[in-house]
Amino acid sequence: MQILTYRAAVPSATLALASLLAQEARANLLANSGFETTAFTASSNVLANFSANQGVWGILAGGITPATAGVTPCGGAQMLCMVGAGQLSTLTVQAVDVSSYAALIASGNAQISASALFNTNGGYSGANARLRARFFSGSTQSALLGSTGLANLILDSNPATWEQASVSAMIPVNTTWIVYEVNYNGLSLAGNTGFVDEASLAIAAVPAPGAIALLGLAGLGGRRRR
Ligand SMILES: [Ca+2]
Ligand SMILES: [Ca+2]
Repeated sequence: MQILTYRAAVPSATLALASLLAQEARANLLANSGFETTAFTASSNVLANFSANQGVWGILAGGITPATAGVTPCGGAQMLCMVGAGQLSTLTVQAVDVSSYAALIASGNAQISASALFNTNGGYSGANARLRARFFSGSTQSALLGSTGLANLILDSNPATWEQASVSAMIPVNTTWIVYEVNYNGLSLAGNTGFVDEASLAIAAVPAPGAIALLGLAGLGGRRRR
């Protein structure tokens, strides 16, 4: 967003770049991000082989459902639902091939922005919803490079409200796969159901300090010519 500060003063080529970056930032890399398609697989399948299961949600315990238990999907007609089933954490994952961003990632200036909307059947409070992204240099879990800090959200007790968690993080150099994950602390669900809708993962370039300085100079030059 900082780049837009310079918009009024920079040459058109830079404006085109800024526009491209903004467009990139809006592109959602997740397939079935609104859970409108009901096909899914087991989370263990996705985690065992990213490339064979890319673009498909992997669910540990739960499914994809229309409105239920007093909760209406935030968007469209369907949403993800997860139950604790005794697990310490109940999760849903999707593997995303980011090799098309190789040049940007290699530059060390690539950043993810991830978000999701969470809700529960309500009537109780304390459900702990979480969002994270993990970065890998290959198509299996053993290629883990690093993890974002978790975005943690303690949900309210109202099934009519959806609450958003979001996180941004730099992408480690050599990343070729990102595993996007939404999860609930299973104990915090206390036998209830955790819902998720409108999942999002985007990649954008973060302007280096040097590039920002150059943009500033370009702006000064533009003013002098007038
Ligand atoms: Ca939906
Ligand atoms: Ca709520």
